[in-house]
Amino acid sequence: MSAAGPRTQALLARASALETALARAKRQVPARTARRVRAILEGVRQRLELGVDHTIVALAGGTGSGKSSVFNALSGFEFADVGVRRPTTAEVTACVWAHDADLLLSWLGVARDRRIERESALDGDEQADLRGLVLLDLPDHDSIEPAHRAVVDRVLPQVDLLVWVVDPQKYADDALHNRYLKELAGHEGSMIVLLNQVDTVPREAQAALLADVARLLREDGLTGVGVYAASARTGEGLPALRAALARAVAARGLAEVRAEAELDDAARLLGATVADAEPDLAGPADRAVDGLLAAAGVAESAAGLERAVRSGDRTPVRLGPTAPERVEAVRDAWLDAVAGPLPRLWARTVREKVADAPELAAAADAALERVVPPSGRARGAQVLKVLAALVGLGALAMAGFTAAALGAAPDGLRDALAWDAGTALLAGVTGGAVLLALLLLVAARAARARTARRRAAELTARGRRALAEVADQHLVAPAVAVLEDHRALREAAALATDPVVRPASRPASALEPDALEADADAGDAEGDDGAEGEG
Ligand SMILES: Nc1nc2c(ncn2[C@@H]2O[C@H](COP(=O)(O)OP(=O)(O)O)[C@@H](O)[C@H]2O)c(=O)[nH]1
Ligand SMILES: [Mg+2]
Repeated sequence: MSAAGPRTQALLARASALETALARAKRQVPARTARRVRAILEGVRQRLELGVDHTIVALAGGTGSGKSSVFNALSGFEFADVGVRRPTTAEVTACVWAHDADLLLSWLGVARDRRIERESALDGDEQADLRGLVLLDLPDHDSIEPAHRAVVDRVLPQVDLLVWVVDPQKYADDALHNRYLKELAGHEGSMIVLLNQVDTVPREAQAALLADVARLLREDGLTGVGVYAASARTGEGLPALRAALARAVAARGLAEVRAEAELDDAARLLGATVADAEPDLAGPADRAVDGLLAAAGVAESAAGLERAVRSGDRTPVRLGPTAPERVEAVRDAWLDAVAGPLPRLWARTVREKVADAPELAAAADAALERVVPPSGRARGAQVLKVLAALVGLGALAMAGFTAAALGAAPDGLRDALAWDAGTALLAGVTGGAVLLALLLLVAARAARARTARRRAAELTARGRRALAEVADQHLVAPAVAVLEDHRALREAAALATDPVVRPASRPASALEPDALEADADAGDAEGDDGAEGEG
């Protein structure tokens, strides 16, 4: 209901989380389990329809039957106006044994100044058995004012337990029976009839009176309605009425305990269909990329490029294609790592969703084909080589000059000591130039080797990037979608009902063994009240 209290909301939220997660994992949860879980959740929803936070009990009846008097007697306050006709107002008065019923009371249309809280610190545990109770004193159903009846009609469907208050004079009133009671066949478990003002009836006549009330109810088509006799004035019979209300409250507490237990069952069933955690994706993805690189022989291509750059061979390199059986092995290993740890149906979905081996190979080949290989030229080395050649040429020229200078000298080489200073300088510079040319050649070679290594590494990096994208698109991404569903279901199943919102002192007395039994006897029906009626 729309004014569900926090505990009801927490249970509903948990049911929704399980439902949503189950819907996402339709194909991964065995059909039998899914059916059982859905049935459980359906049951929980029905159980929670009335909410578990509050038990709404309404006192309804005709003018002067004693609704307000009973209300005051139960609450212990003189809050409801007794013996007062309120022809122009249609007020509902509420007494709540709770501190969090504001939302509910507003939703029920109870004005703020018509609300009172019963339980206080002074009560200790004396009122614990009614904790969560919302007791309503309704306008007279037989009021001449249509607005009063409208209020009654609006509130009645929201009530967990209806207490029809009748008096010895007017219990046979046609309007009560025709307009209300006959409509309630099938809802006997959530209503009781209170014959009030029994102090006005001689004790020996009371049994016959109650029997007559019971007869009228049977004629209305109502069987097994609890009939209580009481007097708001003397207080007789009120403890039994109060006990009936306590049982209704306990049934609500029981509904909560049961709803929670059922949610636990559903969560356990679903929890058994998932793994403890989602498998790691990063490690297997890295290994898959390594595998694809190997399958495409990217290392060999890179080595080829390195050789080509070293040798100055400019034939272009290409990456791929992959060896199909090696791609299949890569895919299998990846699936073993990612789908392997999952339960069978989850693993099957992962296997179905990711690309098959031929698709994967084709995607890898296409991606590798798009890779632009780095240039095979080694510009730095070339420059050094050209420099070496120029310096070499210079050295050669100078060697020529030196030779010519020596030839021109008197007695030529016969007397080397006769070299003049100029010739010696020339010879020295020539030697230096030859040395420089050789050094430049060595540097050019080293530079070419370095460039070759860099280009090879760059080619490998480009190939890796291309294949990483392929692995991501064709293996990882489809698996991620499945694993997210897996996570949603696992987390929903692991979710416990939030214990914070449960009151620390759910009354122990409300869950006494006999209360439990009473509820068990009544099946799922709330407010099993008739059994102990004084009739
Ligand atoms: N003798 C007797 N009078 C009662 C009893 N309960 C209520 N009354 C009187 O019946 C009249 C109507 O009571 P009230 O509580 O206002 O009835 P309501 O109209 O149903 O709310 C008042 O004068 C009460 O004092 C009862 O148990 N015994
Ligand atoms: Mg009244």
